[in-house]
Amino acid sequence: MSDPAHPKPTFLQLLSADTDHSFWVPELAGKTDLIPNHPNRMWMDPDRMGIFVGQCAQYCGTQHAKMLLQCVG
Ligand SMILES: [Cu+2]
Repeated sequence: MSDPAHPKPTFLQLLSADTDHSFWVPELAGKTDLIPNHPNRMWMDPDRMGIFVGQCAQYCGTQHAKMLLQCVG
């Protein structure tokens, strides 16, 4: 958890092993693309503890609907 006086951002490096994806947890940050052979970075800075739900936001194949995300902090 973070507050403006004492920010504690979490940094992520996003990699894809197969096809294009999009990491999206709406309460934490905007969408960030994952592209094979192209590492991408993002950060998030939640202001409360909780379980934050997201979903891959790029159609990535027949299993796309199963790409639920949970960030716990
Ligand atoms: Cu997907």
